[in-house]
Amino acid sequence: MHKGTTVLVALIGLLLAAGVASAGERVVRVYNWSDYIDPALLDEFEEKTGIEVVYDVYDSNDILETKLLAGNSGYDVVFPSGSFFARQITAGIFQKLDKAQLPNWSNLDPEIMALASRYDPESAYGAVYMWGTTGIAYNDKMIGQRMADAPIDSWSLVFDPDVIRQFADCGIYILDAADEVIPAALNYIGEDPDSKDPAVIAKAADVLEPMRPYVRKFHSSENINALANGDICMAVMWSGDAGIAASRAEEAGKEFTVQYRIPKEGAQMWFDIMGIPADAPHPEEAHAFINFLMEPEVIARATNYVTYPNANRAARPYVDEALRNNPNIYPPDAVMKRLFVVTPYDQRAQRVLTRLWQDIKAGN
Ligand code: N2P
Repeated sequence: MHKGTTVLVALIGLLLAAGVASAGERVVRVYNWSDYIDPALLDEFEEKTGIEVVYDVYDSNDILETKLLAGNSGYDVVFPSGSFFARQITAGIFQKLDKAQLPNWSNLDPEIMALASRYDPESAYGAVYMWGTTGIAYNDKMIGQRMADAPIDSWSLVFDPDVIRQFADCGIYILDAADEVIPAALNYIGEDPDSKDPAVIAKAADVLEPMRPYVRKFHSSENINALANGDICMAVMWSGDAGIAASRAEEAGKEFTVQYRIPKEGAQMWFDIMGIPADAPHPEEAHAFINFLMEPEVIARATNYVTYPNANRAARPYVDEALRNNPNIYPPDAVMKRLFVVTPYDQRAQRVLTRLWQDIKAGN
């Protein structure tokens, strides 16, 4: 064959191969919180749909928001918490869901969706994935050894300097989440945890500054293994993550247990919502992925694995009974009444919050 023809034939072959590959290769790029799904479910989704899942993780709403605001994140499905989701919707970050592609929508729990509708009024942009609380997890043995009558059901465990001081040697982690720790501190001193008033927000410093010397680390995901291994004795953290720490400690046959409490003064309740960015490269695959996570047995398995309640009513019969009966995971009505929610921070309040948080962490 003529050399030019050979090259041309080879080129056409390459182009054809590329064409076939891109038509046959369906992908969904998912960006979710760490430790927030049973990985086996991702394999199942791939087998069932032929759509490949590229799965990345984060442990902070702020990190997710920075990526989304920069644009072209390349992600098809993301899971911001409600107060962040609300302001991201306003900023034009999300596309409306096409409910025709989500036949499993009817499985959702109307009560949970109603609670989350303050962030997404018509539930036009998102479906709740899981929800939970921000409370305190602890190592029963290490706490008991240091303070027999430790106030384990109260925020004073971390916010009263005379109490927290007694645990400084065994290690305390605090979530690196300004919008969760500052409201908890405000609630503790009887202020509105959802206040957007800079003068009120500033009062959180009176609680957090005295606590600061006893904190080993501000981190939002290393707390799970640190507790499970017995490397720390206490952490302000999320309900389900504490449950994961408890199961890991048990599986490892540790001589202690990890406990989680929703403090009696009240705690934040949050919702993580599945949404599709407006610039998602694969919106159809994104809908398929969300629809899969709304299948009752699928989402129940996710709950059983990560120990967070989901927002799927039809899934309830498939959720492990021990989880459903755990009042710190599925709070009973009396506890529900003590939970508060946080709404989006406007720019000014956000600046105050962020600055205060940086100062606290730096120990200024
Ligand atoms: C999962 C943490 C998700 C809860 N590890 C934070 N909203």
